[in-house]
Amino acid sequence: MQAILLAAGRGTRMRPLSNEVPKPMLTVAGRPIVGHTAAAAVEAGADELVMVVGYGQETVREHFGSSYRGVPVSYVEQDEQQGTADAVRAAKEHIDGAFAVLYGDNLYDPAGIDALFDAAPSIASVRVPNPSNYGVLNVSDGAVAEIVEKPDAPQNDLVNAGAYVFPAEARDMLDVPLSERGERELTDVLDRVIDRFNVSPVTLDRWMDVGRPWELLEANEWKLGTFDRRVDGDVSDDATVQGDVVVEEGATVKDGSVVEGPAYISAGATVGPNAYVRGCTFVGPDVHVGHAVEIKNSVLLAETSVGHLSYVGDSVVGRRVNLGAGTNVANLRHDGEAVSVTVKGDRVSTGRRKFGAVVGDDAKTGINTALNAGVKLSEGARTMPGETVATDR
Ligand code: TTP
Repeated sequence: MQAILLAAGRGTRMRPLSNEVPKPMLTVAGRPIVGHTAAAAVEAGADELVMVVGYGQETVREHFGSSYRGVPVSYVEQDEQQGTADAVRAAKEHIDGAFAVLYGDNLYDPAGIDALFDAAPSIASVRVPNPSNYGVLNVSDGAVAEIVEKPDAPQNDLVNAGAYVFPAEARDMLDVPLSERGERELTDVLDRVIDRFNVSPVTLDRWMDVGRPWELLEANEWKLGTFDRRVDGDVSDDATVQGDVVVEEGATVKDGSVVEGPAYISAGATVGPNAYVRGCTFVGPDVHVGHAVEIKNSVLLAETSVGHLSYVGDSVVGRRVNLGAGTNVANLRHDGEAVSVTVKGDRVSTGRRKFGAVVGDDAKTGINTALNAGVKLSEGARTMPGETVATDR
Protein backbone atom coordinates (compact mmCIF):
# COMPACT_ATOMS: atom_id res chain seq x y z
CA MET A 1 0.00 0.00 0.00
CA GLN A 2 1.14 3.55 -0.71
CA ALA A 3 1.57 5.88 2.25
CA ILE A 4 1.21 9.60 1.61
CA LEU A 5 3.05 11.65 4.22
CA LEU A 6 2.05 15.29 4.57
CA ALA A 7 5.06 17.49 5.21
CA ALA A 8 4.30 20.75 3.43
CA GLY A 9 2.92 22.86 6.27
CA ARG A 10 4.59 26.11 7.35
CA GLY A 11 4.61 25.21 11.05
CA THR A 12 3.90 28.78 12.13
CA ARG A 13 3.01 27.78 15.71
CA MET A 14 6.42 26.17 16.07
CA ARG A 15 8.31 29.37 15.32
CA PRO A 16 11.11 30.29 15.75
CA LEU A 17 12.25 26.64 15.66
CA SER A 18 10.61 26.10 12.26
CA ASN A 19 12.06 29.24 10.67
CA GLU A 20 14.72 27.33 8.80
CA VAL A 21 13.72 23.72 9.22
CA PRO A 22 10.18 22.61 8.34
CA LYS A 23 8.40 21.34 11.43
CA PRO A 24 8.27 17.66 10.33
CA MET A 25 12.08 17.75 10.08
CA LEU A 26 12.61 18.87 13.69
CA THR A 27 14.40 16.17 15.64
CA VAL A 28 12.69 13.97 18.18
CA ALA A 29 14.88 11.38 19.88
CA GLY A 30 17.51 11.41 17.16
CA ARG A 31 15.36 11.43 14.06
CA PRO A 32 13.00 13.88 12.35
CA ILE A 33 9.37 13.70 13.40
CA VAL A 34 8.45 12.60 9.87
CA GLY A 35 11.18 9.95 10.16
CA HIS A 36 9.19 8.34 12.97
CA THR A 37 6.07 8.54 10.79
CA ALA A 38 7.85 7.04 7.79
CA ALA A 39 9.33 4.23 9.89
CA ALA A 40 5.88 3.39 11.29
CA ALA A 41 4.44 3.31 7.75
CA VAL A 42 7.21 1.04 6.46
CA GLU A 43 6.93 -1.29 9.46
CA ALA A 44 3.19 -1.51 8.81
CA GLY A 45 3.88 -2.67 5.24
CA ALA A 46 3.86 0.47 3.07
CA ASP A 47 5.49 -0.34 -0.27
CA GLU A 48 5.89 3.27 -1.40
CA LEU A 49 6.21 6.57 0.45
CA VAL A 50 4.88 9.68 -1.25
CA MET A 51 6.08 12.81 0.53
CA VAL A 52 4.06 15.96 0.00
CA VAL A 53 6.55 18.77 0.45
CA GLY A 54 6.65 22.52 0.09
CA TYR A 55 8.17 24.91 2.58
CA GLY A 56 11.78 23.85 3.32
CA GLN A 57 11.45 20.82 1.08
CA GLU A 58 15.19 20.47 0.39
CA THR A 59 15.81 19.14 3.91
CA VAL A 60 13.10 16.51 3.48
CA ARG A 61 14.45 15.41 0.09
CA GLU A 62 18.03 15.29 1.40
CA HIS A 63 17.07 13.22 4.41
CA PHE A 64 14.99 10.57 2.66
CA GLY A 65 16.55 10.47 -0.81
CA SER A 66 14.95 8.06 -3.25
CA SER A 67 14.47 5.15 -0.88
CA TYR A 68 13.94 4.71 2.82
CA ARG A 69 14.43 1.39 4.57
CA GLY A 70 14.20 -0.36 1.21
CA VAL A 71 10.96 1.37 0.18
CA PRO A 72 10.91 3.81 -2.77
CA VAL A 73 10.24 7.45 -1.89
CA SER A 74 8.75 9.97 -4.30
CA TYR A 75 8.05 13.65 -3.79
CA VAL A 76 5.16 15.86 -4.75
CA GLU A 77 5.26 19.61 -4.40
CA GLN A 78 2.25 21.42 -2.99
CA ASP A 79 2.54 24.90 -4.47
CA GLU A 80 0.32 26.71 -2.02
CA GLN A 81 -0.45 25.35 1.45
CA GLN A 82 -4.23 25.29 1.05
CA GLY A 83 -4.91 22.55 3.56
CA THR A 84 -4.57 18.83 4.13
CA ALA A 85 -7.04 17.75 1.39
CA ASP A 86 -5.20 20.00 -1.03
CA ALA A 87 -1.93 18.34 0.04
CA VAL A 88 -3.30 14.86 -0.74
CA ARG A 89 -4.79 16.14 -3.99
CA ALA A 90 -1.29 17.26 -5.00
CA ALA A 91 -0.35 13.56 -4.88
CA LYS A 92 -3.35 12.45 -6.93
CA GLU A 93 -1.38 11.40 -10.02
CA HIS A 94 0.69 9.05 -7.85
CA ILE A 95 -2.29 7.32 -6.27
CA ASP A 96 -2.81 3.81 -7.48
CA GLY A 97 -5.16 1.76 -5.29
CA ALA A 98 -5.97 2.07 -1.60
CA PHE A 99 -3.71 4.60 0.11
CA ALA A 100 -2.75 5.63 3.61
CA VAL A 101 -2.38 9.25 4.69
CA LEU A 102 -0.23 10.14 7.69
CA TYR A 103 0.78 13.56 9.01
CA GLY A 104 4.49 14.28 9.01
CA ASP A 105 4.23 16.17 12.29
CA ASN A 106 2.29 13.51 14.18
CA LEU A 107 3.72 10.68 16.22
CA TYR A 108 1.83 7.41 16.30
CA ASP A 109 2.42 4.17 18.10
CA PRO A 110 3.78 1.89 15.36
CA ALA A 111 1.66 -1.14 16.36
CA GLY A 112 -1.44 1.04 15.95
CA ILE A 113 -0.44 1.98 12.40
CA ASP A 114 0.05 -1.70 11.64
CA ALA A 115 -3.49 -2.39 12.86
CA LEU A 116 -4.78 0.60 10.86
CA PHE A 117 -3.32 -0.79 7.63
CA ASP A 118 -4.82 -4.22 8.35
CA ALA A 119 -8.31 -2.76 8.95
CA ALA A 120 -8.55 -0.69 5.72
CA PRO A 121 -10.52 1.41 5.00
CA SER A 122 -9.83 2.77 8.43
CA ILE A 123 -9.25 5.80 10.59
CA ALA A 124 -6.92 6.05 13.57
CA SER A 125 -8.44 7.23 16.80
CA VAL A 126 -7.39 7.74 20.34
CA ARG A 127 -9.20 8.15 23.66
CA VAL A 128 -8.72 11.56 25.29
CA PRO A 129 -9.98 13.19 28.49
CA ASN A 130 -11.05 16.38 26.66
CA PRO A 131 -12.80 15.27 23.42
CA SER A 132 -14.43 18.69 22.91
CA ASN A 133 -11.08 19.96 21.62
CA TYR A 134 -10.96 17.42 18.79
CA GLY A 135 -12.91 15.76 15.99
CA VAL A 136 -15.04 13.19 17.81
CA LEU A 137 -15.85 9.90 16.06
CA ASN A 138 -19.40 8.70 16.38
CA VAL A 139 -19.42 4.97 15.75
CA SER A 140 -22.34 2.78 14.80
CA ASP A 141 -22.22 -0.99 14.10
CA GLY A 142 -18.42 -0.92 14.21
CA ALA A 143 -18.07 1.74 11.51
CA VAL A 144 -17.54 5.48 11.77
CA ALA A 145 -20.93 7.15 11.23
CA GLU A 146 -19.74 10.74 11.46
CA ILE A 147 -16.96 12.97 12.73
CA VAL A 148 -18.12 15.95 14.75
CA GLU A 149 -15.57 18.75 15.03
CA LYS A 150 -15.12 20.13 18.55
CA PRO A 151 -18.63 19.30 19.85
CA ASP A 152 -19.89 20.97 23.03
CA ALA A 153 -21.44 17.70 24.18
CA PRO A 154 -19.28 14.86 22.81
CA GLN A 155 -20.98 11.47 22.60
CA ASN A 156 -17.78 9.63 23.50
CA ASP A 157 -14.06 10.13 24.12
CA LEU A 158 -12.83 8.63 20.84
CA VAL A 159 -11.23 11.28 18.63
CA ASN A 160 -9.64 11.50 15.20
CA ALA A 161 -5.89 10.84 15.41
CA GLY A 162 -5.09 11.99 11.87
CA ALA A 163 -4.08 8.74 10.15
CA TYR A 164 -6.23 7.06 7.55
CA VAL A 165 -6.38 4.32 4.98
CA PHE A 166 -8.63 5.42 2.13
CA PRO A 167 -10.17 3.13 -0.48
CA ALA A 168 -8.95 3.57 -4.07
CA GLU A 169 -12.20 5.39 -4.93
CA ALA A 170 -11.27 8.26 -2.59
CA ARG A 171 -8.80 9.41 -5.26
CA ASP A 172 -11.79 10.98 -7.02
CA MET A 173 -13.19 12.62 -3.88
CA LEU A 174 -10.26 14.91 -3.11
CA ASP A 175 -11.68 18.12 -4.57
CA VAL A 176 -13.40 19.71 -1.61
CA PRO A 177 -14.39 23.37 -1.25
CA LEU A 178 -12.63 25.74 1.14
CA SER A 179 -13.82 25.38 4.72
CA GLU A 180 -14.89 28.21 7.01
CA ARG A 181 -11.29 28.70 8.09
CA GLY A 182 -10.24 28.93 4.43
CA GLU A 183 -8.58 25.51 4.01
CA ARG A 184 -9.36 22.37 2.04
CA GLU A 185 -9.75 19.86 4.84
CA LEU A 186 -9.08 16.14 4.69
CA THR A 187 -11.95 15.58 7.12
CA ASP A 188 -14.31 16.81 4.36
CA VAL A 189 -12.93 14.08 2.10
CA LEU A 190 -13.41 11.66 4.94
CA ASP A 191 -17.09 12.64 5.26
CA ARG A 192 -17.59 11.63 1.63
CA VAL A 193 -15.77 8.33 2.18
CA ILE A 194 -17.78 7.54 5.33
CA ASP A 195 -21.01 8.06 3.36
CA ARG A 196 -20.08 5.35 0.87
CA PHE A 197 -17.83 2.90 2.75
CA ASN A 198 -17.61 1.15 6.10
CA VAL A 199 -14.64 2.86 7.69
CA SER A 200 -13.28 1.08 10.78
CA PRO A 201 -12.04 3.06 13.74
CA VAL A 202 -8.71 1.70 14.98
CA THR A 203 -7.74 2.83 18.45
CA LEU A 204 -4.09 3.73 18.93
CA ASP A 205 -2.46 3.38 22.35
CA ARG A 206 -0.78 6.71 21.89
CA TRP A 207 -0.70 9.57 19.43
CA MET A 208 0.66 13.08 19.46
CA ASP A 209 0.28 16.09 17.22
CA VAL A 210 3.51 18.05 17.54
CA GLY A 211 2.53 21.64 16.80
CA ARG A 212 4.05 23.92 19.41
CA PRO A 213 7.55 24.14 20.90
CA TRP A 214 6.82 22.52 24.26
CA GLU A 215 5.27 19.55 22.47
CA LEU A 216 8.78 18.68 21.33
CA LEU A 217 9.56 17.95 24.98
CA GLU A 218 6.58 15.62 25.31
CA ALA A 219 7.51 13.96 22.01
CA ASN A 220 11.04 13.35 23.27
CA GLU A 221 9.78 12.04 26.58
CA TRP A 222 7.68 9.51 24.67
CA LYS A 223 10.19 8.35 22.09
CA LEU A 224 13.30 8.39 24.32
CA GLY A 225 11.36 6.17 26.70
CA THR A 226 11.15 3.48 24.01
CA PHE A 227 14.96 3.16 23.56
CA ASP A 228 17.24 0.63 25.17
CA ARG A 229 20.67 1.53 26.46
CA ARG A 230 23.33 1.78 23.77
CA VAL A 231 26.73 3.25 24.51
CA ASP A 232 28.89 3.43 21.37
CA GLY A 233 30.64 6.73 22.12
CA ASP A 234 33.60 7.60 24.29
CA VAL A 235 32.59 7.65 27.95
CA SER A 236 35.27 8.48 30.53
CA ASP A 237 35.87 5.85 33.23
CA ASP A 238 35.28 8.69 35.63
CA ALA A 239 31.79 9.48 34.25
CA THR A 240 28.53 7.81 35.22
CA VAL A 241 25.98 6.85 32.58
CA GLN A 242 22.88 5.42 34.22
CA GLY A 243 19.84 3.73 32.72
CA ASP A 244 18.56 3.83 29.15
CA VAL A 245 21.03 6.24 27.63
CA VAL A 246 22.09 6.32 24.00
CA VAL A 247 25.62 7.63 23.48
CA GLU A 248 26.20 7.57 19.74
CA GLU A 249 29.55 6.76 18.21
CA GLY A 250 31.56 9.97 18.02
CA ALA A 251 29.98 11.44 21.18
CA THR A 252 32.12 12.11 24.25
CA VAL A 253 31.16 12.11 27.92
CA LYS A 254 34.02 13.58 29.95
CA ASP A 255 35.34 13.08 33.49
CA GLY A 256 33.03 13.64 36.40
CA SER A 257 29.85 13.89 34.31
CA VAL A 258 26.62 12.12 35.18
CA VAL A 259 24.07 11.22 32.51
CA GLU A 260 20.79 9.79 33.77
CA GLY A 261 18.49 8.06 31.30
CA PRO A 262 16.43 8.31 29.36
CA ALA A 263 18.84 10.53 27.47
CA TYR A 264 20.36 10.70 24.02
CA ILE A 265 23.83 12.04 23.28
CA SER A 266 24.32 12.40 19.52
CA ALA A 267 27.43 11.95 17.42
CA GLY A 268 29.89 14.80 17.72
CA ALA A 269 28.45 16.04 21.03
CA THR A 270 30.62 16.57 24.10
CA VAL A 271 29.35 16.53 27.65
CA GLY A 272 31.42 17.80 30.58
CA PRO A 273 33.70 17.65 32.39
CA ASN A 274 31.50 17.56 35.49
CA ALA A 275 28.20 18.08 33.66
CA TYR A 276 24.85 16.70 34.78
CA VAL A 277 22.38 15.60 32.11
CA ARG A 278 19.08 14.19 33.28
CA GLY A 279 15.36 13.74 32.81
CA CYS A 280 14.65 12.91 29.14
CA THR A 281 17.23 15.12 27.53
CA PHE A 282 18.20 15.07 23.87
CA VAL A 283 21.67 16.41 23.12
CA GLY A 284 21.88 16.89 19.36
CA PRO A 285 24.76 16.44 16.92
CA ASP A 286 27.88 18.52 17.67
CA VAL A 287 26.31 20.12 20.74
CA HIS A 288 28.74 21.14 23.48
CA VAL A 289 27.60 20.90 27.10
CA GLY A 290 30.39 22.58 29.06
CA HIS A 291 31.98 22.23 32.48
CA ALA A 292 29.58 22.08 35.43
CA VAL A 293 26.50 22.58 33.26
CA GLU A 294 23.17 21.00 34.21
CA ILE A 295 20.67 20.10 31.50
CA LYS A 296 17.33 18.73 32.58
CA ASN A 297 14.46 17.46 30.42
CA SER A 298 15.48 19.54 27.44
CA VAL A 299 16.12 19.39 23.73
CA LEU A 300 19.32 20.92 22.34
CA LEU A 301 18.92 20.57 18.60
CA ALA A 302 22.36 20.79 16.93
CA GLU A 303 25.74 22.57 17.04
CA THR A 304 24.71 24.49 20.13
CA SER A 305 27.04 25.34 22.97
CA VAL A 306 26.09 25.73 26.61
CA GLY A 307 28.90 27.52 28.47
CA HIS A 308 30.20 26.50 31.89
CA LEU A 309 28.11 26.89 35.04
CA SER A 310 24.80 27.16 33.18
CA TYR A 311 21.43 25.56 33.91
CA VAL A 312 18.93 24.65 31.19
CA GLY A 313 15.70 23.00 32.33
CA ASP A 314 12.54 21.96 30.43
CA SER A 315 13.65 23.99 27.44
CA VAL A 316 13.95 23.69 23.68
CA VAL A 317 17.10 25.17 22.22
CA GLY A 318 17.62 25.47 18.46
CA ARG A 319 20.70 25.16 16.31
CA ARG A 320 24.04 26.98 16.58
CA VAL A 321 22.89 28.70 19.77
CA ASN A 322 25.50 29.97 22.20
CA LEU A 323 24.39 30.19 25.80
CA GLY A 324 27.05 32.22 27.59
CA ALA A 325 28.62 31.01 30.82
CA GLY A 326 26.28 31.19 33.78
CA THR A 327 23.10 31.37 31.70
CA ASN A 328 20.24 30.25 33.90
CA VAL A 329 16.78 29.27 32.76
CA ALA A 330 13.85 29.54 35.17
CA ASN A 331 11.38 26.71 34.69
CA LEU A 332 8.89 27.13 37.52
CA ARG A 333 6.57 29.98 38.48
CA HIS A 334 6.37 31.14 42.09
CA ASP A 335 2.64 30.39 42.11
CA GLY A 336 3.19 26.87 40.73
CA GLU A 337 0.74 27.49 37.86
CA ALA A 338 1.36 26.08 34.38
CA VAL A 339 3.82 28.14 32.35
CA SER A 340 2.43 30.01 29.32
CA VAL A 341 4.15 30.82 26.04
CA THR A 342 3.15 33.29 23.33
CA VAL A 343 2.12 31.49 20.13
CA LYS A 344 1.20 33.68 17.15
CA GLY A 345 0.47 36.59 19.46
CA ASP A 346 -1.68 34.72 21.99
CA ARG A 347 -0.65 33.57 25.44
CA VAL A 348 -1.13 29.82 25.52
CA SER A 349 -0.78 27.57 28.53
CA THR A 350 1.75 24.80 27.99
CA GLY A 351 -0.10 22.76 30.59
CA ARG A 352 3.32 22.16 32.13
CA ARG A 353 4.09 23.27 35.64
CA LYS A 354 7.71 23.20 34.61
CA PHE A 355 8.69 24.83 31.37
CA GLY A 356 11.76 26.90 30.61
CA ALA A 357 12.66 28.76 27.44
CA VAL A 358 12.45 28.39 23.67
CA VAL A 359 15.62 29.58 21.99
CA GLY A 360 15.72 30.15 18.24
CA ASP A 361 18.62 29.23 15.96
CA ASP A 362 21.80 31.34 16.20
CA ALA A 363 20.74 33.15 19.37
CA LYS A 364 23.48 34.16 21.80
CA THR A 365 23.16 35.00 25.47
CA GLY A 366 25.69 37.08 27.37
CA ILE A 367 27.25 35.61 30.52
CA ASN A 368 24.96 35.36 33.53
CA THR A 369 21.80 35.86 31.50
CA ALA A 370 18.61 34.80 33.28
CA LEU A 371 15.75 33.60 31.07
CA ASN A 372 12.32 33.65 32.62
CA ALA A 373 9.99 30.65 32.40
CA GLY A 374 8.09 30.66 29.08
CA VAL A 375 10.32 33.17 27.32
CA LYS A 376 11.06 32.82 23.60
CA LEU A 377 14.24 34.16 22.03
CA SER A 378 13.85 34.63 18.30
CA GLU A 379 16.33 33.45 15.71
CA GLY A 380 19.61 35.34 16.10
CA ALA A 381 18.53 37.16 19.31
CA ARG A 382 21.20 38.60 21.62
CA THR A 383 21.24 39.32 25.34
CA MET A 384 23.72 41.43 27.30
CA PRO A 385 25.82 40.05 30.16
CA GLY A 386 23.84 39.88 33.37
CA GLU A 387 20.52 40.53 31.65
CA THR A 388 17.23 39.18 32.93
CA VAL A 389 14.89 38.37 30.07
CA ALA A 390 11.26 38.41 31.18
CA THR A 391 9.51 38.84 27.82
CA ASP A 392 10.03 37.44 24.35
CA ARG A 393 12.52 39.07 22.03
P1 TTP B 1 -0.95 21.78 10.47
O1 TTP B 1 -0.17 21.49 11.72
O2 TTP B 1 -2.39 21.97 10.57
O3 TTP B 1 -0.33 23.04 9.74
P2 TTP B 1 1.14 23.54 9.71
O4 TTP B 1 2.12 22.42 9.65
O5 TTP B 1 1.25 24.52 8.60
O6 TTP B 1 1.37 24.26 11.11
P3 TTP B 1 0.84 25.67 11.66
O7 TTP B 1 -0.63 25.53 11.86
O8 TTP B 1 1.59 25.82 12.95
O9 TTP B 1 1.24 26.74 10.70
O10 TTP B 1 -0.67 20.64 9.39
C1 TTP B 1 -0.86 19.28 9.66
C2 TTP B 1 0.01 18.48 8.73
O11 TTP B 1 -0.40 18.65 7.37
C3 TTP B 1 1.46 18.84 8.79
O12 TTP B 1 2.20 17.65 8.69
C4 TTP B 1 1.67 19.68 7.57
C5 TTP B 1 0.65 19.17 6.60
N1 TTP B 1 0.10 20.17 5.70
C6 TTP B 1 0.41 20.13 4.36
O13 TTP B 1 1.16 19.26 3.91
N2 TTP B 1 -0.16 21.05 3.53
C7 TTP B 1 -1.00 22.01 3.98
O14 TTP B 1 -1.49 22.80 3.17
C8 TTP B 1 -1.28 22.06 5.39
C9 TTP B 1 -2.18 23.13 5.94
C10 TTP B 1 -0.72 21.12 6.21
